[in-house]
Parts: sequence; structure tokens; C-alpha cells
Amino acid sequence: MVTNCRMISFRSFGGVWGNLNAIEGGADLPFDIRRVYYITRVPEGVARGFHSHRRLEQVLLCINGSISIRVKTPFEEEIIPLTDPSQGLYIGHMVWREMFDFSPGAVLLVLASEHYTEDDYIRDQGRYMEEALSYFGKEGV
Ligand code: T46
Repeated sequence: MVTNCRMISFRSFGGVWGNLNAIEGGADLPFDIRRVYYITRVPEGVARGFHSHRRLEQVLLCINGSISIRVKTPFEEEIIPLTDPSQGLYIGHMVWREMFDFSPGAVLLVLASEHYTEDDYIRDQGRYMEEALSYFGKEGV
């Protein structure tokens, strides 16, 4: 898996009566949740994201349908299909992300470590490469 990313499995209770998935703050996540948002009704063929975050940590869950997530650093790249509501993709600092292939009715739920602040986004790819090379170099990756 790309550096600063990993899958997290959450508790799942299912059966003929349906499924329930549980996520507990302070226990199941590597950060305290300060914000929750969800992305719905993405038209076919639309891709979102195309940015990185300096300080924000997040867990992405596809709680209905399926979505593909591309995660990248200057040195690595991977496409992760999200299809299981009990599996979250943790994305840490300085990872470029793109979300695409939203199935009809797909819902992307995001648990975030910080309140929204546009200052934390790196949306320009050239700027990202510059900062990420410095960051991952310093981390010794
Ligand atoms: C990320 C991926 C997975 C807010 O006002 N508050 C919020 O909490 C968020 C997340 C967004 N916004 C506003 C900012 C923009 O005017 O909503 C608009 C759409 O945001 P954006 O184009 O950044 O959406 P995505 O889908 O490209 O990215 C989002 C998150 O912004 C981002 O942090 O990692 O989902």
C-alpha cells in the first residue's frame, strides 16, 4: 500500500436482517473525528479530488455502491476499489487522491481529523510534487 495509507476494518454485524457497521472514536481510528462529510449523486464519468492535504488525516468509506480511489505519492501509486462498507481507507499526510468510477447511488462517507480549512489543501500538481518530494525525502521514504 502507498506510504501513509492503509485499510482499516470496522466491526460488522450482518445476517438475514441486514448489516450494521460500527466505528467508535478513540478506539477504531488513529485520530479524533472533528468532521464528517459525505459525497452523493456523483454523475457517471465524473472524477473528484485531485489534491493532497498537509495536516488532514481521513478515513474514506463507501457505504453504498462502489467507488475507486487513486492514491499517489511522488514514488508510488495505487488504485483501491472501495466496495465493502466495513472497510475504510485511511489517508494520512501528503498523499494525492482522486475518486472516480462512482457507481449509481454510491455514497462516500469521510471521517476527518480536522475542521475544513482550504489552507490545508494542495490542489496544484506542481506545488504538490515540490512539497511532497521534500516531505517524503525528510521522512526517509
Ligand atoms: C478529500 C476528498 C476525499 C466545505 O465547505 N466543507 C467541507 O468539509 C468539504 C470537504 C468541502 N467543502 C466545500 C469546498 C468546495 O467548495 O465543498 C466544495 C467541494 O469540495 P472539493 O472540491 O474539495 O471536494 P472533493 O470531492 O474534490 O474532495 C473532498 C474533500 O474536499 C477532500 O478533503 O480528501 O473529498
